[in-house]
Amino acid sequence: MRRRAFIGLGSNLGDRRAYLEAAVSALGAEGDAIAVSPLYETEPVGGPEGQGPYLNVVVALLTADTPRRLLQRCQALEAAAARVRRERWGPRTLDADVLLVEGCTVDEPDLTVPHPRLWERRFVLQPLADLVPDLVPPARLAASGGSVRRVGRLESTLSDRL
Ligand code: A4P
Ligand code: MG
Repeated sequence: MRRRAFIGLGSNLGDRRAYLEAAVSALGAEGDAIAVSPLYETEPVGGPEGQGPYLNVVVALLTADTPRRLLQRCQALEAAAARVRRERWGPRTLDADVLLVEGCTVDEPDLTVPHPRLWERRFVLQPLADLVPDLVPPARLAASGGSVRRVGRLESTLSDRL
């Protein structure tokens, strides 16, 4: 059975747009990615002072993959971006998170779905709301934190409709 699933991608080191485009294209290569949100430049949430702004997008999939398989795909994307992990919430070339898998919840030590900080973060909720407005009530979007600014779109062949 295929379900809608949403992956959040963020980058605030190096050629941020190129890291996001590579990740979207790798997701697209598996045939189950159906849409990519507009691109946002976003204020860093958490982590050390002085880190640069992020670029963030959300990718929608229609997929038969389990949440755990989606986590593995996220980890492969991060590895491909040669992510250097220094500190929690610190700067990174690519952070890839499993945000939501419709009809699924997971609560395990290394995997929580929906993502536990989803509803606090405008850098995730705004692009998610652009893709699927009915998943994000306006009051929850308004209550979320961190400034976001739409800066166009990635180069991608994915359609922007679900
Ligand atoms: N993990 C558990 N659930 C999930 C899930 N649903 N998706 C585990 C992905 N990973 C999940 O993550 C630590 C562990 O979380 C993983 O090993 C996985 O098993 P990590 O990526 O190694 O470490 P991290 O990302 O530094 O920490 P954390 O707590 O995952 O941070 P977040 O929540 O991913 O936030 N500000 C802006 N503006 N834009 C951003 O994109 N991103 C972060 C990272 C912080 N601030 C940001 C942004
Ligand atoms: Mg993460």
